[in-house]
Amino acid sequence: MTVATDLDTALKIERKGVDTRLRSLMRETRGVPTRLHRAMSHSLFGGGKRLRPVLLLWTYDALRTRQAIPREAVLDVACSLEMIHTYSLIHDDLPAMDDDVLRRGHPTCHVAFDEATAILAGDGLLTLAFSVLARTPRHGATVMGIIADAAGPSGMVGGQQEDLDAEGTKPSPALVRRIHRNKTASLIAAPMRAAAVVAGAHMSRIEEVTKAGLQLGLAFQASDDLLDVIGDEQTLGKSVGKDADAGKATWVGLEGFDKARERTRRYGRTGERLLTSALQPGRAASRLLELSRRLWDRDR
Ligand code: GRG
Repeated sequence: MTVATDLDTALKIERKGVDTRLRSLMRETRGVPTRLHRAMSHSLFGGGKRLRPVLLLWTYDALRTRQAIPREAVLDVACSLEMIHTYSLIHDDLPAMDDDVLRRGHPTCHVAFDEATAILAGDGLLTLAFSVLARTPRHGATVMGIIADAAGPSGMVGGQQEDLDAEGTKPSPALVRRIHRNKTASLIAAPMRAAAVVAGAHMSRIEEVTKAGLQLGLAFQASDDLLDVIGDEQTLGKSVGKDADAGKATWVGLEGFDKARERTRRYGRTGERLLTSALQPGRAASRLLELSRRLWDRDR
């Protein structure tokens, strides 16, 4: 039996707020064909942990200055991150990529609908995210740039390409790190960087938080690979044991489970140290630091 902590309770409340706003944003869309709307909603409301939106909101809370934009506007930036993340999962699950049937405990989008609809649902979520981001007061262009760079060809999309290219090869440690940074860590660091910007933080603080986010993102991906070996399919809500079969570029594959676990901790602790030094002590900082630990010290 797992015991709920204060962090779990706070996460549950925050996730609920994110979900409510995501539902409104989806309801507000106009002229979307019913099947496409249903496919987008199927994946968006399929039970994700909402880590990226919460990370963004709590980083904003911890860094908030008098120049900060209102939290309601930050919630929309957080929702757009979840839309982009969900698009990436839909496309990652497609037969041409990871060919997965289970995601967030439900049939993947192409299984529940069809392949063409799943591609369009991903495209729809990605573009809707930027329409939402364009409405961000004062920092719209900056925030769109940060998130586009992280999600685009020099970030997540490029990381996915190199990940596919590396399948079945013996990649160098430098390549594994680059794939993990681009495919996953960029979309963990981006919400933290965007949060620091909309919080009105000083440039040096924005850079510190981004560096912390990259280390935490590397730890998050490394822990994802550990969970692919020791995780439980029901708890995770997705298939496990696929990385080794597909010859994926993972630390477990490259250096074995124990060393990969050590590496995960190393990345995680470096991220925690960098984040600690970027924050003023206080409740918001403690809560964010607890969440940053949960990114890599986790069972789902
Ligand atoms: C298709 C352009 C494109 C990119 C795909 C996200 C991604 C890149 C691949 C997903 C495969 C994967 C296992 C990535 C590792 C880390 C990761 C992104 C895990 C899923 O994120 P969670 O754990 O998922 O936050 P939930 O469902 O909780 O939102």
